[in-house]
Amino acid sequence: MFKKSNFKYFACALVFLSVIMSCDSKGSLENALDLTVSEGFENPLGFYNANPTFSWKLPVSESNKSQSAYHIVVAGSPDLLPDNADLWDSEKQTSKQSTWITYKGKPLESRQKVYWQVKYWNQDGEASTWSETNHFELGLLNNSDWKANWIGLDTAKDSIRGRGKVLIHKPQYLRKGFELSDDVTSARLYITSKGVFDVSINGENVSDDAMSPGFTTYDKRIETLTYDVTDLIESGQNMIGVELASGWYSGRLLWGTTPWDNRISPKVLAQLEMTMSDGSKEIIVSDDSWKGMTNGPLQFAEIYDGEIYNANLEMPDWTTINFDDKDWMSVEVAALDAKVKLEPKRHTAVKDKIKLVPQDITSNDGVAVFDLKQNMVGVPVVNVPMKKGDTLKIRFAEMLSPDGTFYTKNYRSAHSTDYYIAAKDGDIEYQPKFTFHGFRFVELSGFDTSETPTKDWVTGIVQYSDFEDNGTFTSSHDKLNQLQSNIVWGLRGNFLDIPTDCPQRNERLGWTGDAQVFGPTSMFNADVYKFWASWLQSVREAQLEDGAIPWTVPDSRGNKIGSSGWGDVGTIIPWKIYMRTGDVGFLEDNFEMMKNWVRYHQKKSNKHISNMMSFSDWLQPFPESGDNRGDTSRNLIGTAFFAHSAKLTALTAEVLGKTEEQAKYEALYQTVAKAFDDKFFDETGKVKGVTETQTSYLLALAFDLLPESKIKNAQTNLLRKLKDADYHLRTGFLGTPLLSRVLDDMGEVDMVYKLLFNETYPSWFYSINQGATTIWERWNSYSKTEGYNPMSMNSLNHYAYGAIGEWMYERIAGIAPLEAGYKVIKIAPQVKEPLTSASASLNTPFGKVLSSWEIKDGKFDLEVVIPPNTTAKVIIPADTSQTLEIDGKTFEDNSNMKLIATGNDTFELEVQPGTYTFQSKLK
Ligand code: RAM
Repeated sequence: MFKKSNFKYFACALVFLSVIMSCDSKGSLENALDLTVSEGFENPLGFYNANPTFSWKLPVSESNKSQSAYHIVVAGSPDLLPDNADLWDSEKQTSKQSTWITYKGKPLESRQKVYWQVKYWNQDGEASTWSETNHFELGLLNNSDWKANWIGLDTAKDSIRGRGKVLIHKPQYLRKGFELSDDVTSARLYITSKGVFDVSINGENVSDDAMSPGFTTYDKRIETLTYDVTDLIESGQNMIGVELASGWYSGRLLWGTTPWDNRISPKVLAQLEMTMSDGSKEIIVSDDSWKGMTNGPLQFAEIYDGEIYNANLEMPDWTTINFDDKDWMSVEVAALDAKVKLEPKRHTAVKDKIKLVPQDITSNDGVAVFDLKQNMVGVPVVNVPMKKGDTLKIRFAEMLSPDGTFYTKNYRSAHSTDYYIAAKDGDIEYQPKFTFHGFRFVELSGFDTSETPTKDWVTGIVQYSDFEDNGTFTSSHDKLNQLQSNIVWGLRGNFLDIPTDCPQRNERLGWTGDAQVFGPTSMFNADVYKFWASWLQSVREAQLEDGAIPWTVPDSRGNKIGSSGWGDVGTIIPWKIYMRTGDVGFLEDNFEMMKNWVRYHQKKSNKHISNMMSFSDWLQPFPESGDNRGDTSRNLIGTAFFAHSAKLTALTAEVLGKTEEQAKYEALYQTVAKAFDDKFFDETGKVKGVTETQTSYLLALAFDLLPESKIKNAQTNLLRKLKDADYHLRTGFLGTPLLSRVLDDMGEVDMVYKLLFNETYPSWFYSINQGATTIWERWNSYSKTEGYNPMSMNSLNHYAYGAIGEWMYERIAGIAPLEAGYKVIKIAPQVKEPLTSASASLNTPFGKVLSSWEIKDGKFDLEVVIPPNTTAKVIIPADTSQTLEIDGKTFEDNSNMKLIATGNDTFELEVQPGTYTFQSKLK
């Protein structure tokens, strides 16, 4: 018989089972958040990667210390999730990994729509609920997916030669009408250009992207864009219209010659694929049925030089069916080139990101000057009263000359001026489309002078690749905060599709050395992993047979040689970004390039001493040689980077589990380091045979190139060189980023603070004292007493010296990765005068980290946030004879934190995820 007690037992068991089941299958923990694919894409359309990785974050909660397992399900339809995943079911995997998990399901194809969810189990084996369903849709992955052909007008034919003897291609207007007998349920426009384009359908702009498709190694790869245009297509008559200009493809670039060809007229490639309500497919492609003309309002558009817009030539409704194109010409057609891969854009397009309004306005004699008080990059929108037939001239400048006139000498040959010709009396609105400028000041002339200029006539539209801020840094010191702001604006100004040296003169190229030094800092301030991954693909494509990485990427010079310290971007950026993301796949992608670059170093050296060409310690102040390349020996620099690149390649091989190659490159590094030491250092650890500079010691110490016995002396020599310079830096592009780290490693944080807070030339604050709102190319690009640096190579928006930002985050605020990707975080703020507080937050692959400190009434307060699925080592400065408090109570070891060491003046704790406030007394 079934006894009552048995029933009780049975009921309990049932309850227990259902609890377990609900934990295990339905889950009780909050679902995972921030689901992304590959390098941080959220639900991308026109995605490039058929072999994606998956990442997510655990929500912050008391229950979530770490992940113990995950389960990913991937399907071709959302209805199949989570139980019937037809593409991939990872099954429950015991793993702490919540980032960069590689898809291992059925092969994915062009156009495929993919849906996915994830759940995780926490440290106690409790399961979460399934995440929301995320998705991605692949773009056209292969050239063979394209039925379209390149089309356009032959604008080379009747072109004149402009500045730099480069052909000027008139902007083109291209259109195509088509009729649909049914309703559309889904429509995708796949489109790209040789040049830059803007596309509309039925009078509506398809997107707010700017300067698409961007700048790639056009002789190898052109990126394509995908747009969901379902809502723009109508049953019946439709019209698609494309505006097309030269951009980077057929436009003017410094040095004129390109591996692609300025003589080739810009072209467009478009494929509109539609699914109709009866399930059938329709496709409209760029072909010989399109028509075009060049006599539209945009008469001229060049990146360096600006635009000419003639409103008298406007063609209202030309992208709708209500327009007659009988005078238009038939387009020319060109087949796809098998050697040039068409691939979906692998980072985000440029967009209008920020609006700046003028803070000041002056006007005189029909000329009005608007001051945005911030050096920026993008275009203006002008809303100005005009008289019919008049030409509005829009000039730009980064700064004014002392007499109030525009300082434009540093634009060099970039005309950087826009013109608007009015078609009627009254207010006009104009935003240039196929150019961009670097400016703080806008000058207008040619407007209706019967009206008094007002600030709302001009708005600054800041444009850059569409990424978001990723971190914040602030402190108690106004000038340090201004420096942080200048670094961030340097980033915004020079991340317009590719990382550029400068955004305003006739250059704006992907200078590899500048990218090498600034890359790490950019990763703190902005969500730019995909931006770098994309550009590194271009670097790989630009790498030459012998391993040389060109000076600029994409390579618009084609001179087939590399520069030490510049080409090393190919080893340094992969490694540095890996440390910040923990994405092993990124190292895999770049490993061959790293090895090839080391091979080039080998080729350019004799008995391991480099003889590679180098821009050297570019723009070092007070060069004895009077040369831009500074005084540090080219061979010393080359040999140092040779060893360093070999070392980074060895470290990469280690992560990739390639033991033999690790040993090979480690041995090479040792050999080159030995050769470096023998050749350039004497027995006492002093530089020999070449000019002794700060940078020569910095390279030797930063790259670990000296035997143990010489390190102390080399450090002393570096300090002597600093003292000789009255405790000022004497470093250029290569030495400067190493200063803070080397001195810090030497225990000379006081010296870093000294250099960082220096007000006099050369120093970071010197430019701030002269009014800088961005980082300058030279330590003395301008001075209030001496005016502008007489050199025309004098950009006022050049991010290289902003590389100090990395140290500000990692050491002043104190957030650094101890393990790649911040799986283990080090919080170790450097608390020094004159700061009384500093604070940084950073969105790591696991979530937000915060380190925020303040000194108040002799007490040191540190607020720390550690995200789930990580651990942290927190090093708190303190008089360790006094107690450490947490949230006002005496610290005791507990499950959230353990004291692991008590130093002379620090407490060292191991801390689990959570939010904490520590208080210590300082010595
Ligand atoms: C300049 C660039 C860049 C630098 C090279 C060597 O033209 O502006 O910053 O890397 O020269």
